Amino acid sequence: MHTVKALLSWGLLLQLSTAACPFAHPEAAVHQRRDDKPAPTEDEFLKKFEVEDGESWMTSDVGGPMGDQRSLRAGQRGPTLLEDFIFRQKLQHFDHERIPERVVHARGAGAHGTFTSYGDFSNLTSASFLSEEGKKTPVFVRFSTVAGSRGSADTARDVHGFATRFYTDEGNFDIVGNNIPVFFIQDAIQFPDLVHSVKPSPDNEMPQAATAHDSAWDFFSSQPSTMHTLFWAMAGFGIPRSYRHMDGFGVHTFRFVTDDGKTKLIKWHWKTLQGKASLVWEEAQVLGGKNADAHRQDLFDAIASGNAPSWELNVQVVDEDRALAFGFDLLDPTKFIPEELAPLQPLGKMTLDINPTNYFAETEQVAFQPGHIVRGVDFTEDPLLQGRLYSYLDTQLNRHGSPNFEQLPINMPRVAIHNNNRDGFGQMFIHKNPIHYNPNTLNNGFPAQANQTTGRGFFTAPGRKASWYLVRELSATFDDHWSQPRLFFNSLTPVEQQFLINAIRFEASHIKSEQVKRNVLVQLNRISNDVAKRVAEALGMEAPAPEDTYYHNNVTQGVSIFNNTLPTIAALRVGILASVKSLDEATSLKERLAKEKLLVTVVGESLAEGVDQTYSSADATGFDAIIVAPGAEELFKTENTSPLFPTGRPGQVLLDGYRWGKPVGGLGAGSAALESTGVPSTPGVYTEEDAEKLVGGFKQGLATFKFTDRFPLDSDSDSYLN
Ligand code: HDD
Repeated sequence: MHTVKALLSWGLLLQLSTAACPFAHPEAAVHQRRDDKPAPTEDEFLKKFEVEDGESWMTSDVGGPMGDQRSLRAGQRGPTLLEDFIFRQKLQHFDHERIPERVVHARGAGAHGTFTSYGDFSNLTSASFLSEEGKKTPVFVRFSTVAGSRGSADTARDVHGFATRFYTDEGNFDIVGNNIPVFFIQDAIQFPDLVHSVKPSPDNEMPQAATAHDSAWDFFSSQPSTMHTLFWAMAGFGIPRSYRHMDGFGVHTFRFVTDDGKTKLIKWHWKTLQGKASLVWEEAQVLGGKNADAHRQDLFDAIASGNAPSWELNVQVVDEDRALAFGFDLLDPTKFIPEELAPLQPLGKMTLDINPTNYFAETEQVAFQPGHIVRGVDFTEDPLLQGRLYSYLDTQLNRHGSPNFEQLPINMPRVAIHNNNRDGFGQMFIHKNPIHYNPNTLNNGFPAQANQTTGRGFFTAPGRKASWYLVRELSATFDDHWSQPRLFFNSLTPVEQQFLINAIRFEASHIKSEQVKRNVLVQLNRISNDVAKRVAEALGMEAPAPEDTYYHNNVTQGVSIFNNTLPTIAALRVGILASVKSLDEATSLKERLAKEKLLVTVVGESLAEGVDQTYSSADATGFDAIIVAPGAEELFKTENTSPLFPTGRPGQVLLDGYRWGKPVGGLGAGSAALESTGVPSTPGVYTEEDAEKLVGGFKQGLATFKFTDRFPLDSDSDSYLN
């Protein structure tokens, strides 16, 4: 009571002299916030929440030591008693272990790391994490596929999520992006329709994590805004080699805002410093069955082996008045800005070097939102982005049951939180301030209001305005759905174009409805008559006549995957096919390759010393390159069967590796295996007597990654069906 009285009198005093009193000045609040302990590093921060079980007694949830392996019963053969709180607590906790999986992007993997700014970018943005050279900000990234459920295979053909949380010293900032710079639809109100069409059918829950079914292609072909993203997904972008080998994009146009309120339009682009690389479709399908965890394993192993992957953060910057200058609308998320029109400007580098400690606590509970922005970044009127700003908050409430999900360790900002949001399920904070409203005088106006000029407040770009008639319409500047997929297709190498066409052939061949197949051809034909014809022929259908409204021969840079050499081969996987009868050369080859930071597996008939994997489980999907060691050649002869592995397995590993475009080869006598298996001597096939020379060849081969001349093209014959 006394306290309240005291506060009241303070309040009265303050009311009388607010303007003059320095104590009531909002700067004081800022000062107070700045005085809070400096943000600890990510590692230290989460450590406070870690639980070690070493040298401890088991306890109940409320701390009493106990044992939990026998329920309390009325006699050894009697019923279990309700009074057994240990039993009830354990079972109840188990029954509630699951939270709803993400309605999209359910399957994913995450990692912690650090973002380092290349410089002071205050001329572009007041975002504090970009305010000085060398400034470090902890990050957490979650990569994902979109359509599959939590247990689906990593290698399903899909758009891939690339969501980054920056724990900045001015609050959390999320870029919730994908590995493809465009999206299927233009208005968020259609998102449930898109997702319903792509997800398994509601009657039989099939197919899992796949778009090769009628409803998906019915939607795609009825909603032509999907065509552009579809083309990217059908190309190598849908089946990346790993999360490490893909770029990330913010997709929408956002705004940068400077301290004095000046704005620019921007697009975010993470460029992988491992280089872009993709699987081929058959390989991805087999890998999905052999190792559903391939991508999360790759990320985890790369970090655990000291080969932390990195990405460079770039922006494309465009003046506000040029939103329509490129022949499309920058508010339309189905369009990307070709790099020739707005070059990439590098801002900093992110390295992911810490694996999560607990998948559920970190990767599953992380709650990204495009609405998590910081001072210096603002939204645009992109109607897809506008809808996302609602959906992510809503979905987190569904998943976590309370708005206090922001207080979970993985979601907690690394700065102190001061506001009047209170209570709710699972409240973690003990708020000491009883004056939980604003304006107030009883707490001297604290927490005080920050704004653009005072307290480095979060602010909306001052130049933004909105006022027009209410409509349920999109601008006519969103109407062209076909020119950019054509630009994308034109810019791919012939073999990538072939892969894209083969992917559509595969998917469309699963469509049962003739009408849907015809609709697909109509849309493809608006992009390219060549594409429509090649798909139609494989479907045994007639292609529509050319419809050249959107046809053009423009190309752009930077969209090809296979036209690049990888800048690093670190943490790529090499399989040495060996025999337990002579492991010496395989062992020394492994040591030599490991010096190149490669992850090397020696395969043998049994797990003898020096063998990492047996032929019974090995297959080409596990390796980026395959070498036959001397002594193993005998295993490749067809007459040599063994009960230790399926007949022909060694040859199959080698041949599949060759067929899927990987570098393959033999050392010394091992080279004979290539001949007996029928691997021809073409680029990317290395046979050497000398291990050093062989390693040199393989290093180049791995950087090339896929030898694409091994894949037949339609253009190789007049009609590929002959
Ligand atoms: Fe979304 C998750 C990316 C459009 C609604 N989205 C989610 C994740 C990523 C994206 C990477 C997973 C985040 C994580 O790892 O936890 N989404 C995108 C991109 C889009 C996009 C790049 C287009 C530019 N999304 C989009 C729309 C809506 C949603 C239009 C709804 C109107 N997305 C969601 C969601 C999810 C989600 C339902 C599911 C789980 C979650 O949010 O946290 O709210």
